[in-house]
Amino acid sequence: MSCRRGALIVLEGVDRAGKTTQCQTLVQALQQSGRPAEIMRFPDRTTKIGQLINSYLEKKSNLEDHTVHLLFSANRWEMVPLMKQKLEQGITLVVDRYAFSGVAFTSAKPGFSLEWCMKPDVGLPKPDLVMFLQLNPSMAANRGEFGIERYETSDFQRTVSQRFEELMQDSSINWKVIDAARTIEEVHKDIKLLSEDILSLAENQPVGELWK
Ligand code: Z5A
Repeated sequence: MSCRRGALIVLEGVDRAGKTTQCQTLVQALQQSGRPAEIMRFPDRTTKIGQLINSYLEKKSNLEDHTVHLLFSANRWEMVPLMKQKLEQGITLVVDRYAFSGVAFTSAKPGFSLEWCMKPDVGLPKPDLVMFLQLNPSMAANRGEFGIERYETSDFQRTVSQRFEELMQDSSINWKVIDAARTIEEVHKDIKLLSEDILSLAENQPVGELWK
């Protein structure tokens, strides 16, 4: 590799855990310390596939459950060439939700196994670090009522949390659990430290393949 690659850092977590807030704060902090970094989020609602997903999430259209799962995965795959290009250019990508959300949300629906849900995302760029922002449901409720989008109900979110717990048993992924019940600044401090450590580890290694 001619130049040192950027790191692929993912933030996952329950609803309203602060993923978007922390992704933005981390990217700013990295940039301020002279490290090229950009944010990415999934679903990326700007593409044609993303628009189908957006309409589904906003309950403006219905899609069959397998179909929407595959669309979420396709929405990641369509970004892979760009992700690889940026990583190779030395840009660190801070990603707001990734394949783990894909698996946790679909497998929370009746009749879906973790194994089936993982399959379409096998081989995606493997994150160097996945930080799971943990927040209990009552703390999450204090951050505002559920919105009107699909999946925003307490029962469903509880099942999603259990699925995330199962995914975190996988030692092939570099999971770190972050207590997201603290202030934005306290949470950021932990996230920044873990990210800085991974930046230097990742730069000399090729990007891995997820779940392979
Ligand atoms: N989904 C799926 O089914 N399959 C997939 O493959 C993928 C996703 C990728 C849309 O996701 C839905 O798509 C999502 C999963 C599903 N469904 N649900 N539910 P999204 O990422 O577009 O949107 P979101 O998941 O609804 O965002 P979020 O989880 O609600 O929010 P967040 O990013 O974790 O939190 P935030 O926006 O940074 O903060 C929320 C509020 O809390 C805000 O007012 C902040 O100012 C406040 N906040 C943040 N941190 C703190 C702290 N530390 N203290 C106090 N207040 C705080």
